[in-house]
Formats: sequence, C-alpha cells, structure tokens
Amino acid sequence: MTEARPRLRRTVGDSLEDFERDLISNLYYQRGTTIESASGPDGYHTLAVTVRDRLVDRYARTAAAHYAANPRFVYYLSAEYLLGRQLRQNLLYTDTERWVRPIAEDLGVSLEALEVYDVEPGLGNGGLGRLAACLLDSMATLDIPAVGYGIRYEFGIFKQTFRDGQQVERPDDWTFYGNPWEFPAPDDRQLVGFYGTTKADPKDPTGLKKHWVPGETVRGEPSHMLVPGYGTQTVNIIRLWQARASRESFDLARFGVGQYVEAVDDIVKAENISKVLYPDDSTELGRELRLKQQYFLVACSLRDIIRRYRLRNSGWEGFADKVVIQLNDTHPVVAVTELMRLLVDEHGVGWDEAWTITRRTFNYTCHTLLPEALETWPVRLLERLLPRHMEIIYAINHFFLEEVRAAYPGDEDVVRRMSVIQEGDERRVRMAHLAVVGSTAVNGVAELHTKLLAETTLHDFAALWPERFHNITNGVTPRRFLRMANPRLSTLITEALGDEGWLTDLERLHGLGTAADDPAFRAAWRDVKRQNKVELAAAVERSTGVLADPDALADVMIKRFHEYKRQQLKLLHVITMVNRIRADPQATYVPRTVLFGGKAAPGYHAMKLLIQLVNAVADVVNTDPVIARHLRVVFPPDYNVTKAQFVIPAADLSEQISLAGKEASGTGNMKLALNGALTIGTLDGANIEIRDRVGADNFFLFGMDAPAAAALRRSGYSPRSFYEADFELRLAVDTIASGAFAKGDRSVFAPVVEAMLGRDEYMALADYRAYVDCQDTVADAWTDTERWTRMSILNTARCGFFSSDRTVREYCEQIWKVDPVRVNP
Ligand code: KOT
Repeated sequence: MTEARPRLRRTVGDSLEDFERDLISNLYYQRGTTIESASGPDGYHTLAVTVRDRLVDRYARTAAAHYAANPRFVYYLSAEYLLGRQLRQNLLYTDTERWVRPIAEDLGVSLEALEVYDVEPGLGNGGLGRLAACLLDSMATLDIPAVGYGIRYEFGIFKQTFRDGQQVERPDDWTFYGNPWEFPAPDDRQLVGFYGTTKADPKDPTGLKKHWVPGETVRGEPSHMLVPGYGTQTVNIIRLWQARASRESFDLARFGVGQYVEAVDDIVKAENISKVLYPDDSTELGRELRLKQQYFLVACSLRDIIRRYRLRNSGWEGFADKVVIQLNDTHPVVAVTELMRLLVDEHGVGWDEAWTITRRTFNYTCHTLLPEALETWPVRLLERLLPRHMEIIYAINHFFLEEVRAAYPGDEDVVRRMSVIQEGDERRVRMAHLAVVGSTAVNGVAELHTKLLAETTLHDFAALWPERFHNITNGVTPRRFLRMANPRLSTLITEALGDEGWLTDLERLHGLGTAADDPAFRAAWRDVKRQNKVELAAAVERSTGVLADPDALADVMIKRFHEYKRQQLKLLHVITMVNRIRADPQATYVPRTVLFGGKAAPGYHAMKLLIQLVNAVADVVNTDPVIARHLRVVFPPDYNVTKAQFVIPAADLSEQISLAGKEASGTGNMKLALNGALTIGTLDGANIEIRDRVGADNFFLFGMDAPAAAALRRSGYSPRSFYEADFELRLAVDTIASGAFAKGDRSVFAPVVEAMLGRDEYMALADYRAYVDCQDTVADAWTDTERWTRMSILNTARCGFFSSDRTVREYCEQIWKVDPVRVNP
C-alpha cells in the first residue's frame, strides 16, 4: 500500500537483448548522448537507470500487493542510514550482472571503471546507521511491508583526509553529480511548524486539547530510494525528507526595498535544517538545529504514515493494528509527543484513547550504554522551539508519575529518578525515559547490553515494566558483507554447500564445518584470503603509498575513533612490537600489517590527536628498514561502507577490544568473523555471543569482563600503578612521551600520555598486559597455518546466527507482530 493502485505497468524485458536495447535507449533519450561520445559518468548513469528500471517494475508490483492486502506495516524511523553503494547491490538483486559484463566488455568499458562514479550516500556515522540499512535489506528480503524514514542530508558524513598525519574534514557533497537511485515525490510534501504559541481549546473541559500556532513553517520534500529484497520480488522504499522554505518565506517587502540578501534569510534558515549530518557518533551535542532536524524528520514522517494509513483505512481504533513504528535510538523520540498532538489537537481523539494508540504504535531500540550518548534536551529550548510538545511532555509525565507513585507509595526518590524531566539548575527532558514510557517494547542490541540496560541505565523501568524489555541481538546482511564484498569466498562456499541457499538461510553455513577438515578445502580457503589480501594491498598502496606484504598477518581495527573502543590500546601494542624489534632485530617475528580505518568526530580533540599519533607511528614503522621487515602500519583515509567491503574480506585478525560493558553490540565484529577473520576481543557486546558460537578455541579472549571493570573502577583505578608495574608498558608509554613519533618534540603527543597516565577513562592500561600476551598467542597460532585456516573456516561456518535476517525475524516475532506479504512475479 504505497501510493494508489498502479494502473499502468510497464514490464521491462527479461533478456540480455532487452537490457542492451534499454541501455542504448536510455543513453540516448535520458542522458542525451551516444555511445561514441559518452563519458564515464554518462555510462554510469545510464547503467544505473537501466538497472533501476527493473526495480521500479518490482516496486510497482509490491505497491499493488500491499494495497490489496492492506497489511500491518513497519515504519523504521532513523536519523541515520549508511546504505553503501547501490550499483553492485542492484545488479545482484536484479540478477543482471551476467548481462552487464559482456555488454560492457563489448563496449570496451569495465564495470569496475563505471563503479567509481557510484557515490555512497553517507547519511550516517557508523554502527547505528549501518544497522538501519541492514535491517531494511532483511525486511525486504523477508517480504515484510516496511518503509524507512530518514533525512536527506545535503552533506553526509565528512570526507576524511590527512594533512601531516592530522585528520582534515572535507564536505561530502554526495549529490553533486546527481543521484540516479532517487525518485523525488513532491506531491507528498508536508508542512512542519516550529516556535509560536499554544491556545487553550475553550470547548475542551479537560484542558488537554490545545491549539498550536507555529511561528515558522518549513516544507519537507520527500524523495525515495528503492530497497530491494534478495531472491524475492519485494521492493520497499526508504523515504528521505529535505527541508525547503515554505512559500511565505520569501520576504517581498525587503526585496522591494533592495535588501536582496536579507529577503532570503528565512529561506536559508529553513533549508539549513537538512543541510548537514551531525558528525558525532555516540555523543550528544544538544544543538538547537539538531533538535529541529529531529522534529522535522518526525513531523514529516508521521503525517506521511497517517496519509498512507488513510489510503485503505479510516477511524483511529485500528491505527495501531496497521502501523508499528520502530524508533532507532532516541533521535526520533519526539514522535511520541507529535502523534499525541496530531491525535488530540488535530483529530479530536480523547487523551486516554490517544495515549493507548500511541503507546501501542511505538517501540524503542537503545544502542548505547554511554552516559554521554543519552539525549536530554533543555526544557527551555523545547518550550521555545516546540511549545505544544513541551506541554504534552508535562502531561505524559504527570500521568506516568501517578503510576509510579501508585506502584511505590511514598518513594519520592524513585519518582525523581524515573521522571521524564531531570531537575536541576537547568531542567532537561530525558529522551530515553520518554521513549520507554511511550513504547510497547524496548530493546537492547546484544545480550550483555540488554542485561546492563536493565541493571543500570533503565533499571527502574525494567523493574516496573519487565515485560517491555527485550533483547534483539544485531545482525548484518550476508548479501552485502559476504556475497558482494567477498565474491571469491562466496563462490567457494556455494561450491561446498551445493547452492546459494545460504544467502537467505545463513545458518546453512554450518555445512562448512566438515569441510574444515579437508586439506584441499583449507588450501582453497587460504587461496581466497590471499587473493583478497593482494587486492587490498594494491588498493592500500594506491591510497597511502605503503606496500603491505599479502603474506603478513592482516590485523585490522576498523571503526569510529572513540576512547571506549580503545584504539590507544592497539597503538600501545604496535609500539611494543616496535620496541621488541628494536631490542632484538635478529629474532624471528610473525610479519604483520596493522590496518586502521575510521573517523573521529571533528570536535573530539583527543581522538583526532590519536589519529595523528597512529599516522606518526605508521611513518616511523614503515620507513625504518629493520622494523618494516616485520611490521607495517597502514591507515587508508576516509573509512566508509565502500572501504569496509574491501578490507573485511582480507582481514585475518579482527580487533574488538572495547572496555567490557561499553560497546552495546558491534556489527563490524560480525562482518569480520563471517568473512573468516579471527577475533581478538574482550567480553563486550556481541563479542560474547560470537565467542559462544564459534567456540572458545577459535576466539582470542583477553581482559577484564564487565563486572571486573566495574569493580576496578569502584576500588579507585590508578593507571599509573599499571604503568609502573609493567616494563613493556612503561617503555611503550615512554616512547610516546619521548617525542620519538614527533621528531623529538615531546609536546605534540603529551596529551595522549597525560590521558593514559592521568584518568585512562577506559582502563586501557589495566588490560594492556593481558592484551599483549594474547597477541603473542595470536602470533603463535598464525605460525600453524593449517590450524589457523581451520579456525577461520569455523568462524564463518558458525556465524550464521549473525545474519540480519535472523534479527528481523526476532523483531517480527517479539515486537512487530507483522506478517510477510508475497509479491507475485
Ligand atoms: C549514537 C547517539 C546516541 C546514542 C547511540 C548512538 C550510537 C550507537 N551510534 N552508533 N551506535 C552503535 O550502534 C550499533 C548498532 O546497534 C552498535 O552495534 C554499536 O555498539 C553502537 O555503538
């Protein structure tokens, strides 16, 4: 039930000849050029729209099937999506690559040459945005009627470059050359209000219904991208909103008196709302524009959801039967108040009925445990920007606290702890509390995360409403992260398992377990990994100038730079290896290439300095002939989904070394293990579940678990005592302090040393010894090639659980209660 029932359906042809004819026609009529004069971008755009047409056809049939079935829909609300490149995916999902290759060859171009024009929409920061994309992929694959809603940021996550080793951010003008995957839908635009005043409704005796007169309105213009399922006809959509000035924004009076620039002030202000993605991962900034973005997303999306509901339904009683909304963390949580406002103020539904509908409609996924990531907004800001929503929050909180007082008579402490309003010098709204109060189900993203949520951050809520709490462990799509990223391994797996059924039934990878005992299969497995490493080495050399040995152990740490993820611990290990080689250059060492990838938030100075230190260490390592014989350090800039697809298939060792209790789940850990990398990791997030499945023998575990880390902190953690007690640790820290990575200047990296010896917030020094010793075990294991290969195969074989198809099935069964709708070919 997307738009209306399609009357005209053009069915694209189904043969190589049809495809070729469409390509030539599109080049001529859509792009306005000919084969003789076509440029690279002409070729890319033409191919893209020709493939896209195949999906449009499926989308039209999906819309018709949904319209006929009038099913319950999942609406996924997320401020971030990291979809990755679209061309390869859509070739795979339409099964047209087999035609494109020979056609392209005929024309003397390669698919690879055209793919460089396929821009990755960087509409997210990291794990949370990529999870949203994996879930949409799996929903479509499982024929779940779903729409993703997001913001069409004009500038996505910044491009990372290095100047003198320092991160320099450049704007990501991702639509500069046009985006062939996107369909504007101006007819579905929406108006969104901000600021203004509220008026009581004189006819409403309860005082709960009000009238909001916004002081400013902005237009939301939607466009959508197609989200095909794999091996099915379903094509869902992701609808992205862009802010435009409403017609009244042009100030004719000012224009008339020659104030041309001032006349467009309001236009600029309105369009700023969707101008740029905030580049902060797992931290909150509390900027007014950010709250505007959140409300803009929510207001547009809810109106669109209601519009869609009304295409086939009427009345409000059935709304929550047809609509389930998943809130991706707290960023869209103002939706709870917006739906209340729409129902009570605009549609005349009574407060209690509206609250029942609202609570039945929403569910909330929490993605963090970090206190600095828990969103709160100043009451005064909300009162000004969204005055009616603030009133609704007060009313929701009032009724909620009555419930709390009834459950815990006389306990004002629990009331204070649970209140949606945090009291203090500056009163603030706790968005996570609002999310739990306004939802049917709340979920964490890995077993440990859910347990810790219920024990700490959301303890009081879990005690009051245990039935609301669920665990749904994250997953990743095997299509993008195995089949597309690692075609060689996929072919080998398909040969071993007999068919490609594993792509939609990933537990079938268990069938590789027996193949792990076959020496020929192991040799083939190694050969694939080696070829992937040769390819990656060539790409890394192009981007960094450093040549890596494809036979060295590929040790990768790819993720956002954050103190809790502990890139500083990895660096201490690298420096320890350097010091050992310097101390005994003649000894034998397992050759390693350490690859870092990741961005730091532009305002996160500690992590930007750590990036600079990684690059400085890399310089020293790679240019010292003695060290470089055993060790290389590479840091290709601008890690993103596209680069992840290159690095992951080539990795031997996956670094998952966050302080236990800090990483909610992780999904890079799953992608790497699925591609046969062995994990060195702490008992954190989904690492625990990975280890449970692959087996303790096939996982390098080290360090404190969450209770041990909490106990150490309680007992008064002193990083200096660890520093003083461990000679190698002292030497590693002192090497940084000595200025060895800054041409003798001790001041440059002094803050890194101070952070380590001063607070060491994430207790890297406490885990250093266990980590370095575990790395020695890794090196030992690497020398037994056959054993390593076996472990690698078993990692892949036993990671079927981590398919996002399983994740989506669990959401469907436990939370969404939706059924698939089959779309006929
Ligand atoms: C960002 C802002 C506020 C709250 C949470 C975040 C957040 C969490 N951004 N990314 N995450 C990650 O989400 C992934 C998907 O669930 C997890 O695997 C990962 O551990 C989180 O750090």
